[in-house]
Amino acid sequence: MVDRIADIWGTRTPFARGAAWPVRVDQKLAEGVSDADVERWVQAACVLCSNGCACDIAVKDGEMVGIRGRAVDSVNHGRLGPKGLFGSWQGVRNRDRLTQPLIRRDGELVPTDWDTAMNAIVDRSRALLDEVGPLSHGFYTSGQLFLEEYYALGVIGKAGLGTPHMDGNTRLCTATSAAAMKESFGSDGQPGSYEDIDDCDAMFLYGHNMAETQTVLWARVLDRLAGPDRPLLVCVDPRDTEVARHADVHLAVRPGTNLALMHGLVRELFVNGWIDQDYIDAHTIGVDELRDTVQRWTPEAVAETCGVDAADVRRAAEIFGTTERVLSTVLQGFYQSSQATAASCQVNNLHLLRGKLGTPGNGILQMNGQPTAQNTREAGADGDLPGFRNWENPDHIAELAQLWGVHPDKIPHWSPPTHAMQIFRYAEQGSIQLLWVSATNPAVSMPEAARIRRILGKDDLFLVVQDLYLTETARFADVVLPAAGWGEKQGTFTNVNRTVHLADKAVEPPGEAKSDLDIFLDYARRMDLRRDDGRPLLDWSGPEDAFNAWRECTRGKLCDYTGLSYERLRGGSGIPWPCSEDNPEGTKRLYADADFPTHVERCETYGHDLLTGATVGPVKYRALEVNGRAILKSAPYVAAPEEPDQEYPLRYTTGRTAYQFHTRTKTARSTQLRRAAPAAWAEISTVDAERLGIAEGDVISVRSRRGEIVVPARVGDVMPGVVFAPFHYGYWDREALGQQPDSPPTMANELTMTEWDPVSKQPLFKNTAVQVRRVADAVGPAPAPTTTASRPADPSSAPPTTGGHDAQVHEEVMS
Ligand SMILES: Nc1nc2c(c(=O)[nH]1)N[C@H]1C(S)=C(S)[C@@H](COP(=O)(O)OP(=O)(O)OC[C@H]3O[C@@H](n4cnc5c(=O)[nH]c(N)nc54)[C@H](O)[C@@H]3O)O[C@H]1N2
Ligand SMILES: Nc1nc2c(c(=O)[nH]1)N[C@H]1C(S)=C(S)[C@@H](COP(=O)(O)OP(=O)(O)OC[C@H]3O[C@@H](n4cnc5c(=O)[nH]c(N)nc54)[C@H](O)[C@@H]3O)O[C@H]1N2
Ligand code: SF4
Ligand SMILES: [Mo]
Repeated sequence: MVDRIADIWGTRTPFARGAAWPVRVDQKLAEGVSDADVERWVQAACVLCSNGCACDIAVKDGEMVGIRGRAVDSVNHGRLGPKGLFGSWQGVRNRDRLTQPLIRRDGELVPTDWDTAMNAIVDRSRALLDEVGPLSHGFYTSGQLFLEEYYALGVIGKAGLGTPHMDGNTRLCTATSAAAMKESFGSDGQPGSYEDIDDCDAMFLYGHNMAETQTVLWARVLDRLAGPDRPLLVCVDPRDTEVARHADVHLAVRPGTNLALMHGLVRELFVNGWIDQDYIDAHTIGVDELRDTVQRWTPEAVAETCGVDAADVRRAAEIFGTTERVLSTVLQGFYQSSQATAASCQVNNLHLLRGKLGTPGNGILQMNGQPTAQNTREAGADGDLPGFRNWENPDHIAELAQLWGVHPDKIPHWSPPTHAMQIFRYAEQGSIQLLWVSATNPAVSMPEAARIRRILGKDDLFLVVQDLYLTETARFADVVLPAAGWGEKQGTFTNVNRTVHLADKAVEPPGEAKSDLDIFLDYARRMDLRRDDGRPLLDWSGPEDAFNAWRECTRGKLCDYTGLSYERLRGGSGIPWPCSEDNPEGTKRLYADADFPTHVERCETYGHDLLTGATVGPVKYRALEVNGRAILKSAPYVAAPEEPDQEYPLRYTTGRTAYQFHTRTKTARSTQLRRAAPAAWAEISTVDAERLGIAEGDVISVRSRRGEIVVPARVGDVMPGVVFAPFHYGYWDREALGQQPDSPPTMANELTMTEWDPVSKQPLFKNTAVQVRRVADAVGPAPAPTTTASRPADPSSAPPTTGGHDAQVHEEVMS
């Protein structure tokens, strides 16, 4: 038994390059439940991050009583991390679940029945469609529903109502991942495979704290690092994360300067001839422009802008330029930072310049964050069209029109689908009057929280919120719909490396809660949405029908699901798309043949100018004659929109801790996880602490141009000049935490700003200018974990984070 709060990654199982990652089955059962008590194990996959670890849910007396990793699965080889072990099943079944719809009457949310709740929505919806038209409707969904649910929502919005105003919280999450792949390769679609970890000689983690955010993937990395041919590791992160601590080179860049660093790395490849000219000539366009763009970024210039050592830039470039097999992963330190798409495209460029992708160990993982973010993008429940279709390509629109039995003009495609930040802007201005929020909590997760609260609370906005719990967002709603959660419904979803898993229903949802799919289908029925031939638009009776319809939508597309079925996904491992009848085992890696989906007829986008976001358009794109080659795209570096100044002299950046997931609706309802990271804090460097007279645990005020938070300080290993805050801590559990209702806010997004990347439209959660001052003495150390990047600089200043007896997990290593 292992305390998996204290030991996040569990027991090491080292392995050599090219060998199979050993199997280790992790299992956690509720107190007092033994193996013999478990009546059924129900197959699923974890929905607490994008790693998509396959698992079986233990069921007893109609309740989820535990979880175990699936040994046969290619993703996790039996392992689970702390969130999966403690948060998944315990996070869903709680006394305070929503069990009945709620409706606002005289200013108060009161319980009601489904008919009343749905009719209230449908009446408002009909009235608005008649009076104003479909542009009055906005949908803001998630990266945490199932594929079938997104597809239903996508069809309703696009073929049923005809509104372009639909996006996911994936806009805050992996919009840049998709954008970078579209710009470089013509389409969304992950090139790499997790198996590239097993095969590589070097690994680059760009703005990715994998140790805390994909703990099982990091266990795979740790097992390679502990094995015979240890790969080299390069970390780009302003904090001394667990990744940084294992790195051969740690480039602690100033937040907001990623692109300057990337220019420097690319330049070193050119200068030292670490490029594959044949590959470049045959399979790419744009090399001359790229060489010009990076020209001035000598290692010394990078050092000055980014605050790193020139020698480290040279060393990192040499590792990239000279190793045989190299893997890159990219996540929020790039995607939510300044010039996100341009910086992420430079990662693609590094690989293209050396021809290092599509073969074992040579991979790019433009990561996802949320468990089902890939499906939001594929199924068109965000600012994309289903099946990676191009909104500017009339043939692609015609395919959808045929599939859905509606006239092409019904499907909005006169302009790009509306991104989330713009949807909220339209709601602010009053043109969107019905906003339907599913499985996301924007009151906590969107930037500039005071503004978001103002929008959600507008009298002329009819707000529908569909969730498991009465979240901060749900409290603003006109109608709250109680959804069934993970384990209570059936569906499929796809992880970072395109692996599709089936999650079966283990238990009944509480009270009257219904699956999101049933809710969407009910709305379509009540709205009487029909095809042009009069048949119902959605005649699916359940998730499997939706999946089969989705399969048809993907036929012949890059994300081809036609070889998959619920039956095939049951029993064994998850399967990576593309998977067709001719290719039933699916596809580990894309682009081994260097044939990229950039053909005019195939591409998902004609691309953008990475500096301004201006679209290239079909005419110019055709003239480029890309024809299956990749595009080496870039943009000049410019400083972040808000740089430190006299008044706000520090750089504020935000992110995650290993023990909490997002706005904590699930993880704070697991005792083990809640205790490990109970309340908000902010991290400052020893240098800044000393200068400002701040000691560990002292209460500090962190203020930006948009707001203030007051939280205990963790004097930690963040780089001087930088303040880091976890974004998990909203205010739904203030009372439980013993905080006064009127005490100052602690929520990270009070301070962040309404600014986004020009191409991906992803908000810049990671660079804001702030001032910090000490407010009160410490009552104890900050409530931050000591096992992770948030550890105190002085270890004796806070007690070690441990889980105690109910955090013990059974691990079984199989040879
Ligand atoms: N425990 C846990 N795991 C999760 C989640 C969770 O909430 N909790 N959420 C999941 C989701 S949805 C996502 S999107 C992923 C996110 O996973 P990550 O991207 O790994 O997580 P973050 O902590 O947001 O950011 C990563 C790192 O970016 C660094 N950073 C900040 N600013 C900059 C910058 O300008 N440049 C660079 N290079 N680095 C910078 C931060 O110091 C931080 O360590 O995690 C997933 N996994
Ligand atoms: N400052 C700052 N802000 C950030 C980030 C950051 O790094 N810094 N990261 C951003 C990123 S990457 C992300 S992904 C977002 C995440 O932000 P959110 O999406 O707002 O966070 P969650 O807490 O995951 O919200 C999901 C909601 O869905 C509910 N839910 C769970 N399962 C189901 C289901 O099956 N059906 C329904 N209907 N509801 C369900 C949960 O109870 C929860 O309320 O935050 C973003 N905001
Ligand atoms: S790594 Fe992610 S998917 Fe796997 S158990 Fe942890 S939270 Fe779940
Ligand atoms: Mo995310």
